[in-house]
Amino acid sequence: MNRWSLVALPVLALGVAAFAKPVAHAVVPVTHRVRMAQQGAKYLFNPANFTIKSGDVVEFVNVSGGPHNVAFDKDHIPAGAREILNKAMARRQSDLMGPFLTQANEVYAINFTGAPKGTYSYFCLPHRALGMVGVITVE
Ligand SMILES: [Cu+2]
Repeated sequence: MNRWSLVALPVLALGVAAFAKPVAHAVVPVTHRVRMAQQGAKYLFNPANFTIKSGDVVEFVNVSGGPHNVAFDKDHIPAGAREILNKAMARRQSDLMGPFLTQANEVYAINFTGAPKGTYSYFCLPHRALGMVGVITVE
């Protein structure tokens, strides 16, 4: 290393540091609330279709017309999502099938940390045929 480089390298390093773009800060996870409700003869998730980021949490709240639950359609989730969801879903009844929520305002939270991008079709088992279905998009 010659004398020029002893001076030039630190100056160059400072210059690069000064003009480098700021490092992207970790995205703060967001909690999304979904109401599970009966409205007249209809049963629904509200909102049913929405977009989240990997790492966000979705809280499903049993508002009315329960019991409700959250289940994912294994044929309509991204590759690699099944194992992550099964680990993230507490008190599962079976594969991708959450427990029935029977208490008023009971909350069932799913953390989407590590969830691959894509669309996740989900439904409420007791009310699937009545249209209680939705799609979560992870972007
Ligand atoms: Cu339901």
